Amino acid sequence: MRINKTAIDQHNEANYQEHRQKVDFIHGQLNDAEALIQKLIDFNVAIPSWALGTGGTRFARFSGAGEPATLQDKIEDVGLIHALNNSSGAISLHIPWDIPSDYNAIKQLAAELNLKFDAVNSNTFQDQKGQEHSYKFGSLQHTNKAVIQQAIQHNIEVIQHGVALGSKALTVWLSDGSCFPGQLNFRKAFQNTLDGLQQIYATLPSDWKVYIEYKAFEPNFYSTTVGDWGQSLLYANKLGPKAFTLVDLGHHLPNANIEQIVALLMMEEKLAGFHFNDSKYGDDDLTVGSIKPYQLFLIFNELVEGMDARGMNHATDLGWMIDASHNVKDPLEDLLQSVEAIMISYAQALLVDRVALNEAQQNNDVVAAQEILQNVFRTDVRAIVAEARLRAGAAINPLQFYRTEQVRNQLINQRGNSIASGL
Ligand SMILES: [Mn+2]
Repeated sequence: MRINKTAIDQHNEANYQEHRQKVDFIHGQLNDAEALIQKLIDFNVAIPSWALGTGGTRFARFSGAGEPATLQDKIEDVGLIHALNNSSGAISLHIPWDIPSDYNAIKQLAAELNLKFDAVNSNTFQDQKGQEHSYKFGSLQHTNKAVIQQAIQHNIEVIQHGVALGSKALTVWLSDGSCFPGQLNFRKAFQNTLDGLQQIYATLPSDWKVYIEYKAFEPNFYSTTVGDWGQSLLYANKLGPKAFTLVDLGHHLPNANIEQIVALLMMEEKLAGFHFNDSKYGDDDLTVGSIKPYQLFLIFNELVEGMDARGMNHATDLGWMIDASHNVKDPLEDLLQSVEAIMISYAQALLVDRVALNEAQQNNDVVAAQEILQNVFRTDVRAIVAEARLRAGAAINPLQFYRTEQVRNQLINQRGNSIASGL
């Protein structure tokens, strides 16, 4: 379904008075509110195709209804989110779950909804129907060359699908690793993986990048062959200038200082971008900002500082994406919440007084430095984020619109009890 522009206008009219009061209040406190609003209008976070259906656990999946069953449906769902928030103008596809049957029709649909194709994702963590060799004991790390070759070939095919759609990056997340001590020769596993990545890298078009995503554990519980940012950076450095390290917020061991990792990767010009999510214990499946919003702000604080230090374009020079999929919410409501949390943290990071912070750091004024960051974090910028949406023709309050218009019910009427394809 498509969101009716008149309905958004009516929603905005109904909410305008209250919004105006809030925005005037915060606008008056800011130095350059107009520049801030423009940056928020320009900023976009890609939506992964697999986040549009209700996720599951290894115990059960309680599917919702009206979920997207086809690639067309998935693109329409992202278009719907983007129409409401103007901040979700890209979709990230997963191969083989999202192989287009007609590239031109898919590209045309995306263009109608103002969507771009973000990084394409390969899958060597599952066996697909009819697949010759199993990934039970890994893919690129495998002891059997035929398995490695199959995984390389798959990644090359993913790049080809991406090229046909206009993507510019391949994200490689490998579940390779081991579950028990002694199972794997770490050095050989690394070397096999590097050799495989080098062969994939060699086929990248000149204007493409490859993102090497790391994860501490799961599905392997003893070692992971791309287990942390150090390992990912080793691969990225050995591969060459088109290879970068991708940070997924949920893929660290507990209490890792992610903002420091981000700062150093940017310093080395090796930060690919992000998979946003949040977590309490060990997985990556909770709504962005739902558990550790201060951490999210501190990460954006480093991102803005680092991007500005290098003269980077905030909106386009790094890959921004959500990667979450969970069990108890309407996925579209969840994604609206996640994007909102990202926009709030980004807006706050833009408000940090860099000159004052630098001075406090130079003078070892620890208290002043902490105050500068916390004052910003405690500033309510939601009205400014809403103002950016309003000016871009999106909804002042996307979630309220979604509920009042009963969008999910409309989708159920249209699609029935459809369950999303994918995981
Ligand atoms: Mn991820």
